[in-house]
Amino acid sequence: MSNNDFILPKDFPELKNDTFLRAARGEEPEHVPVWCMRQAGRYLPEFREIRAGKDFFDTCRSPENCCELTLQPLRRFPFDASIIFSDILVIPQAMGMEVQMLTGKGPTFTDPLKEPEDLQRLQAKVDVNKELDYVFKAITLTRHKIEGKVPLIGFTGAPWTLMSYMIEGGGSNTHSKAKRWLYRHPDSSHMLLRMLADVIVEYLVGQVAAGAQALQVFESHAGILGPVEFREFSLPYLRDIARRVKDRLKEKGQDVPMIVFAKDAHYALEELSESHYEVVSLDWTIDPRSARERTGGKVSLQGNMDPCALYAPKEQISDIVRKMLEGFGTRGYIANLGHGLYPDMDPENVGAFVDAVHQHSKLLIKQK
Ligand code: 1CP
Repeated sequence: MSNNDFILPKDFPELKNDTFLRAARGEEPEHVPVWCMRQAGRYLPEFREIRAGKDFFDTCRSPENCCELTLQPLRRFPFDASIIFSDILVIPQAMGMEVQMLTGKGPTFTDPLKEPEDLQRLQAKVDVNKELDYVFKAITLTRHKIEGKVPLIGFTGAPWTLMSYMIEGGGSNTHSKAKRWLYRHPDSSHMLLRMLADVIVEYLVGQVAAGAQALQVFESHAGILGPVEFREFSLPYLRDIARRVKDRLKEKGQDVPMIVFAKDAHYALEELSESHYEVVSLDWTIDPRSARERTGGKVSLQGNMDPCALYAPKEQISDIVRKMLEGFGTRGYIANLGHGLYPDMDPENVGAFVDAVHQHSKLLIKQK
């Protein structure tokens, strides 16, 4: 495909496997749907081949590359959903910050935010259709090329997680620079979080217009906050994003399920289940049965096998999956890992995980 201008978000192929969408809406499909965070990633040799020698964000800006990387895991495994290949840091870039992906170091901001005055450097009113058009094109192209096999998930980073990268300038253990802002500059922190939330709403609505059939919001750095800070600096924005995106979609007669993944925010599970998201995605530190009890049937749940369990022998993976399914039950449940796949994971074990979810869940549903 040389010219994406001919690819329009219309006439998409009919969806053949809607198990993921039904489970997200609280139903019990014929098997429990399964996908993996970072299912497009370096654990696949074909992914490393496409990425070799190319700049990470150049790859993100190529709709053809994003499409190919999104489709790769579907050719190997019978996943029930796909997630568009992109990154959460395209938003800070759209707001005018320079970010590079350095080998062995991860994302690195050339000039991170240091003091509240630095907010003036940011583009407050981002024209997402111009700045993030490449993501929308990737979504439209991929939705066509998936040929209706499974739904395509769009995503974004949540405001606090993006704020922490913009201040830390990259990955961090303590996030102390970003947390310093929360304690020292709470008003400016809210100003930044609000700016981010405004861009995120436009970005998510644009992704659905381009063809995304579900949306996941990654609050990957929730766990670095305590319950009090989470309630002040994360939760209100997560709620606001879901409510505004849903209102905007409704005006256009659209409605897609939304998933919130607030990693390590087990203290906020009840609140997350009342935040206008259809699905709450869980990391592995939460017991499936207690997650069900604490969310009281208000939402579907997604997760939450420890990614490192994929280092276990296949029979053990199958046992762990069966126990996880028994804990969550087969209704309103989407199997996934508690976080993304790591580059050194064996693709065969990923396949064993997917097969175990399908096999055990079919049996459990039949035995009912
Ligand atoms: O060269 C490479 O390929 C680098 C590895 C990589 C990949 C595969 C990065 C760098 N980003 C991605 C793609 C990506 N990022 C996806 C694609 C779709 C899929 O899941 O298959 C998604 C959903 C993300 C989202 C993302 N990026 C998150 C949220 C999810 C999470 O992991 O918590 C975060 C925190 C990022 C930042 C990021 N991008 C890349 C890295 C190594 C990191 C983490 C850096 C750090 O904080 O240490």
